[in-house]
Amino acid sequence: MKVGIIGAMIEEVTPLIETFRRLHCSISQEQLGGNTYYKVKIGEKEVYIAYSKIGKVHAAITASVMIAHFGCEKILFSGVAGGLAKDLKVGDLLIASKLCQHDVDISAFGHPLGFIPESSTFIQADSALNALAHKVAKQMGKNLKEGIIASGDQFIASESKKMWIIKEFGADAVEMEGASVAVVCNAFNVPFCVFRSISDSADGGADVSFDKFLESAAKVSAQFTLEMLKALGYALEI
Ligand code: 3QA
Repeated sequence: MKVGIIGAMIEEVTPLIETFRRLHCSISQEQLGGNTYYKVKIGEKEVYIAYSKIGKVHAAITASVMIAHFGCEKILFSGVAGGLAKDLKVGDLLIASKLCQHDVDISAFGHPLGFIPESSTFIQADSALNALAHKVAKQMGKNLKEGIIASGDQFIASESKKMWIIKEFGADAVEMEGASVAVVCNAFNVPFCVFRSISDSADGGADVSFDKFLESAAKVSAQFTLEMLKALGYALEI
């Protein structure tokens, strides 16, 4: 089995690669389309890891390459997000039930916000992977929330924009890549799951909070991703 793990920023994948190095897994690298793909051998299985760079287009490139070039059969996204729901605090972990693009707007033609013809406003994450994530969280004694993730090519750092995204999409968290990975995986019929740990609250203090908590929140998500790999049958002794 080949699983692909995508982060947007280097901070989101470094804890994973460091863990695999520490476990003396065999790691090789390949450059393609402006990204470095780390191929990690774990027993008989392989994982591909890459950070895409920030934003929906970059994440779509990485997801496409992982699937169409490297043959990944499942995709996990690991990273941080801005919390929109009141009960989401810094360090909390969330998986996406479904994802949308909050910056898609062809409403001039009467279409709902976020909607693209022949596509849909929301794309559901894989229910089997999400169920597995809940099982893993329970085993870890970790609180795992599930909610709607809105993605767009904007770092949300204002109360008014935050409230607008909640109102229009009912979103619980905001980030800049998940929905594009969802579109790619959906197009190729590849199951995917998006994990995000909260780094900020997408409000006026988001920039300061993000800088302060990026690394620690990214580690929370990466740690959970490793446990997911174990649950997917990877022989990891962590
Ligand atoms: C932010 C990262 C991008 O990949 C999306 C973090 C956390 N809080 C968010 C928020 N709004 C939108 N997205 C997020 N990720 C990139 S901008 C900072 C770049 O600094 C999720 C996310 N409130 C680079 C150093 O200059």
